[in-house]
Amino acid sequence: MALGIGSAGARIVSALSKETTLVDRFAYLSCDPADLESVDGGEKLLIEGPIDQKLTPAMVRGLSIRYQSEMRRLVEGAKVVFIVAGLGRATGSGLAPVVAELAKDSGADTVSIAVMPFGFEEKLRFYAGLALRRLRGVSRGVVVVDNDTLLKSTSDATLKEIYDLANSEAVTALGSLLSRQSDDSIPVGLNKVLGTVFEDGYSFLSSASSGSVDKTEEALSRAVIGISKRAETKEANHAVVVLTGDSALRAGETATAVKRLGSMFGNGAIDVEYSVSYRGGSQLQVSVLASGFKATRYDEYDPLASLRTVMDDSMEYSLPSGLEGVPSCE
Ligand SMILES: Nc1nc2c(ncn2[C@@H]2O[C@H](COP(=O)(O)OP(=O)(O)OP(=O)(O)O)[C@@H](O)[C@H]2O)c(=O)[nH]1
Ligand SMILES: [Mg+2]
Repeated sequence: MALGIGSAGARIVSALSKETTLVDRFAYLSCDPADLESVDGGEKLLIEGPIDQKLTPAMVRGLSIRYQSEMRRLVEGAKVVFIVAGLGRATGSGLAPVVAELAKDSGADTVSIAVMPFGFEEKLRFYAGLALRRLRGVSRGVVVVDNDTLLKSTSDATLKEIYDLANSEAVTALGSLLSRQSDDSIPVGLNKVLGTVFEDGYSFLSSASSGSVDKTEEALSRAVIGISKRAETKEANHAVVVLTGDSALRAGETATAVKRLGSMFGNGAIDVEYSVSYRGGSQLQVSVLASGFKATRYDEYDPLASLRTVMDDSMEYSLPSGLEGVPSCE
């Protein structure tokens, strides 16, 4: 199943539900009714709280205590749970680690897909870094999608356009990774995708498109550069490359991508799988899912990270003012 948490999570999973053919069940969890109204179908759970206060991740967790059994029910029975959330604000950062842990306790293999803040959202970095580390602690695999690497230029676009563009790039990549074989695609298969992300450390998903003469080289380099800004490429040990283009996509282009990727990652010693989808346009989109990264640059977002191993690092739960005495939260 796939579960979208918060505004970004809900939008991405809702778009993914139209692309993937491998996920049976979709669910959405948010503190904002608008997130749930905007998605079609699937199960929905609203965590209610005061509308007159700005929430923090700890407050969202405090509010969610009353909904433990409903949250558990959302993930119950699934073999693999993909949790998708944008990190850095209240809902996604607060709830993604809680639900990942519930899913793990229910016996599922949990893959958390963490969408990291844009460069212009510096204020969100602290909570994003903290939530990412917490997700790592409770998930079988963590896939990092950096919003900055999903976009070429943000200068004259509205925020809605930026989100839509980033989502379409991410959903095309995720949809190709999570699809069954069909007339217009040769997927890698779920076992290989899971084999890639069920690693210690972090996985990254990055993608880029190109329509130039050297489109494979150009898009691949840009996708890999996106990852190299956030992690050490030599640490990668497994990768899946996804090529999405039109029917003119040649086998030679796949071979080039696989070979080039092998030389760009892991000092040449990397296991590369590939997937091809002919559902794209004349631009070639190259998406790279690479895993085995021991650390990420986001660790620097949390200046206390090195201290947390020696202090009480359990997740904080708090409540908005006025709700401190709610009996069911005691
Ligand atoms: N790619 C992408 N990123 C988004 C989208 N919506 C929000 N984000 C990013 O995701 C991160 C978290 O933002 P939201 O998802 O809006 O936050 P939330 O989890 O709903 O939290 P609150 O609204 O504060 O309760 C930020 O870095 C946003 O820029 C989206 O539709 N697509
Ligand atoms: Mg929101």
